Amino acid sequence: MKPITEEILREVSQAFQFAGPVSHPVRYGSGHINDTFSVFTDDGTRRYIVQRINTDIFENPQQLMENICGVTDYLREHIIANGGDPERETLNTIRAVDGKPLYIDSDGEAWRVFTFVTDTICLEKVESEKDFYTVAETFGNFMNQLSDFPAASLHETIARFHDTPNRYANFEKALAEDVMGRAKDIADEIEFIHAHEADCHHLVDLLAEGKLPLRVTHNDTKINNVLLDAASGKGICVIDLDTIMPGLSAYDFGDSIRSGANDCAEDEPDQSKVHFSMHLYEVFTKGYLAAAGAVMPELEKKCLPWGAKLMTLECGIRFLTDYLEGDHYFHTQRDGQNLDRARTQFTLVKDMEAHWAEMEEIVNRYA
Ligand code: ADP
Ligand code: GN1
Ligand code: MG
Repeated sequence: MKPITEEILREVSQAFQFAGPVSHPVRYGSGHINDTFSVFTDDGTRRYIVQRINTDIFENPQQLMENICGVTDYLREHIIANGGDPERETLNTIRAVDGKPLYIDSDGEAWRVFTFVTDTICLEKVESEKDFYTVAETFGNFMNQLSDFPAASLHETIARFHDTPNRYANFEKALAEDVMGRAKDIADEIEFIHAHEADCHHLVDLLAEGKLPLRVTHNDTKINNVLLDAASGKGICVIDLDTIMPGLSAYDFGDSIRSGANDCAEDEPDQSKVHFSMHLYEVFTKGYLAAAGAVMPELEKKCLPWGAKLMTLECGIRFLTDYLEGDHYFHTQRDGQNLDRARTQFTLVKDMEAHWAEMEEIVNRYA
């Protein structure tokens, strides 16, 4: 990606159908993927999020915006029909001057604009059980609202994103090539992954056999992708819709559990500090099923513990693959960070396996 210059920012601030002239874009938020800025109209009454899409990761920004516009147009109708506020409860895209949802700048980079959802907060980590319940309700509700949307019509913005057997195959390839000479130090992790090969197939096989409904999935269901109402703490709006794709509810449930049902850092170096929280798992399960359970057939609900385990395993496999390949994909700030991230995921998987019967029992209780 090219560096973002002041000239480019000036160009972009004139390229969209804002309500009037806007201020110079200022960096905003702490997302890891896109370059995010905010601008105000000169009279200060309107605010917008201006983002440059990371096309190293999302190679087809046109298709990505087609997904986002399709899903948010659909959500808007749904929200209006239910008496909600479509300005706050879904993302609203502002068109470029030429009427398109994307602007390609003079460096060839892709930009888009959303209205800023005001009076909200965005949490970087789960701080309380109440907030985690709210995240569960918000993502459950998102799935429920989109249960009649034709999921298969969406583009895959990152090919085979949650194809766990393919992630496994990519790991095997990286291991065989071992370009950094790191395989010799990670025998335990390699053995752990190999022992889980059969597990990797569980969800994709059920999907291929037509036993699970294809859903509109968000695929990055961390707490920082939900905006909460600043006054009431209620979940208002699901954001970061770049990875919206056809998928399984278990993926979204699972990634929230992976990232939120623990009290450790994702890259914790001391594995004795890593624990899966059965309590937070229960809190999330309760909130998710309260919001989405009504549209889910029984087998889909039974797959939720598998989503938790496989999203965690898969993420660990991805971190370890990146470690073997020389840390190209996930940004790192120190040596061994991707290895620590992988180990943390595998510790969480072991904990889940030790509590498997209880995980299933909790889903049954709230199903
Ligand atoms: P990334 O893919 O880099 O994580 P996000 O789309 O999640 O990018 O945006 C980064 C941050 O910008 C979010 O965590 C949130 O704080 C803020 N943000 C994004 N969209 C909006 C919006 N429409 N209104 C208010 N804040 C937003
Ligand atoms: C990446 O950038 P961030 O943190 O939102 C990754 C997710 C991983 C996550 C692990 C597009 O998301 O799939 O679960 O890191 N996003 C992409 O922290 O690969
Ligand atoms: Mg984000």
